[in-house]
This record gives sequence, structure tokens and C-alpha cells, in this order.
Amino acid sequence: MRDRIGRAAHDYFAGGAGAEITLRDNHAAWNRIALAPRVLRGVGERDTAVTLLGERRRHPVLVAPMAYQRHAHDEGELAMARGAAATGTPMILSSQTTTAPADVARAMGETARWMQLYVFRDRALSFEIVEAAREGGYEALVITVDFPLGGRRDREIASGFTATHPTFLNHGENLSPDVRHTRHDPDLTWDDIAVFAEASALPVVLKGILHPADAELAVQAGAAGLVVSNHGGRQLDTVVSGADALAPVIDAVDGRADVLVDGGVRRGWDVAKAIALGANGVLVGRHALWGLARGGAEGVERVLSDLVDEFDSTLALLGCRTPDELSRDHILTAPWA
Ligand code: FMN
Repeated sequence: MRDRIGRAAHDYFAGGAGAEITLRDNHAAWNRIALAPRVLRGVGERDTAVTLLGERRRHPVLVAPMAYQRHAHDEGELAMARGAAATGTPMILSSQTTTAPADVARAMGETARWMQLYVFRDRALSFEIVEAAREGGYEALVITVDFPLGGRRDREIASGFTATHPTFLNHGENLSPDVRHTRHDPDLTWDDIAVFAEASALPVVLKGILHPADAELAVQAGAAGLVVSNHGGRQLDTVVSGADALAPVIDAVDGRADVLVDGGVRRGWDVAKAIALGANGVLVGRHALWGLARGGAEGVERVLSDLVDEFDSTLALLGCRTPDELSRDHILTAPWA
């Protein structure tokens, strides 16, 4: 992959904060959860569909928002959108998209797209994103709340990644890591959330919640959903994984909002564990990105359809016909149990 996209881009995509302890733990944490299957339950007829933010979806997988996708493949977000749409997978478009939101919306066709929002010191930039979300028929606003400033990423610093593909917001300007990481508003508080909820008139999902007390505040702030996430291990090293943070957050939310999770999801059984713990959906980041880098839209389609197929067969092997039948009874050991 380094040869294909160059070392700096590779290390930007693959890398995490600090010594990458959290990055490595994100997938390992799913593996630490042991499944307990049930047998003889007549699982010949199955359906992977779930309800997310009140809408029926073919399966619980979404593509996570990821910046600068043209650094992974020439067709960037357009190819990601085509691959996602081919598998009925909603895509969350990054604020740092290198493709116009309207073009991504067209490529998604009938499949849902959500818009990710970074709140910058320059509020006008953030409102441009909100406007683009409204115009492009994006169905939710995913406000990322774990980025008061950019985490210190040793590998990215060593390789010196500079974004050279213009983003929608930068109108052709190239961005050094310094600029990319200091535009964010470190003074953002819970009070700001309502402003964007009102301006967008869209359901708001808060991405980057790890603490159950913050989950409670998210519900009180009117969030329709939240994403349990450590930003793919890219912000603060040694924080808890999504997999381990999930159950306490689900218990705190207690059905008052949808709960999604991400970090290290690569296999169908990772998805099943998230749903068994009580999540409504799962975001896939780098796994989809490597599909894009390897094979454009077809690469994305292959990765996502394999993941959903593997989720479907995991259902059967656990003795379930639908995601609704998954429960904590299917989990035997978990570090926090
Ligand atoms: N999260 C955001 O909210 N906005 C972004 O623009 C964004 N850009 C990312 C760029 C890259 C290269 C990566 C790997 C992640 C990015 N994330 C961003 C975090 C992802 O949305 C997601 O939380 C994370 O990648 C999930 O972990 P995984 O890659 O192990 O699946």
C-alpha cells in the first residue's frame, strides 16, 4: 500500500496518536469479547435489516467520515460513495472532503448519506458545510466532538503528510498539518450544539463520546444519536477502545438515542458483538479506506459486501435470524462483565 499511495499518505491514513497503543487496542478489544452461540434455532431465513434514526436500513454498517480520500484513490469520495451505494451502506461524508458534497450525494443515489461537521473557529466555514448538507439531501449532521485540537500523531509527523488535493472548504488551498489541526475551535461547549441543530434542521449525531456521563449530556442536548469512538486512535493515545466503552454508554443512554460505535471494526463478528451489546449501528473507517485504495469503487464494494455477508453468517452461527435477536446473552466473557 505504501508503494501505491506513497509513504506520507499511507502513514496519514494508517497512523494514530502517540505510540499507537489505542490504535492497536481498537481491533484487539473486539477480539477479547468471546461469543456464546445458541444452536438449533432454525436460522435458514435471515434478514440483516435494522432501524437507524427511524429509517429502515439493509444492515447496520455505515462508512465512517474520513478526510482527504483523493489521497487514497484518484476518484476519492466519489468511488467511496459508489461502492457504499452498491451495498446499501450509508456514507458519512467528512467536512474535509476532497469532492463536492453535491457530487457525492448524486453518487449515493437512493442510499442515505450523513454529513460530518467540524466546528471551526471560523464559524462561516462550518456553516458552509451545514448548507451543503441541506442542499445535498444529507439526512443527519454528525458533529465530531473529540477534536478540540489535533492529536499528536508520531507516525504522521515523521512522514510529513501535507494535503495537496484541495478540499471542498479550502477552495484549492493546500493544507499543512499545522493549519489542519489548529482551525478547530477548542472553546466549543455543549451550548454550541443547539445552534447547529437549529441551523441544519437535521437530526444531530455526536461523534466521539467515550464517557457515560457525556452520553447522558448528549441525550440532554437533544442528540438523536451518538457515536462511541476514539477517532480511530488518532486523538489521545491510551484512551479506551470503542468496543470497551460501548456497554456503559448504552446503559447510560437507555434507549433515548441511537448508539453507534467505531474503531477497529473489520470482521462480521465485530459488527455482531457491537449489536449484541446494544448498538444500533457500526461505522467502518480504515477497512473501507483500504478497499478504496486497492480497487476504487469496486474495492469498497467488495470490502463492504464481504463484511455484511460475514455479519449475516455470524447471525446464523449465533442462532439468530435478525439483528434484533442478538443480545448480551450471546456474550460470554468481556473484560468489564
Ligand atoms: N473522523 C471525523 O469525524 N472526521 C474526519 O474528517 C475524519 N477523518 C479521518 C481520516 C482518516 C484517515 C481516518 C483513518 C479516520 C478519520 N476520522 C475522521 C475518524 C473516523 O471517522 C473513524 O472514527 C475511525 O476511522 C474509526 O476507526 P477505524 O479506522 O479503525 O475503523
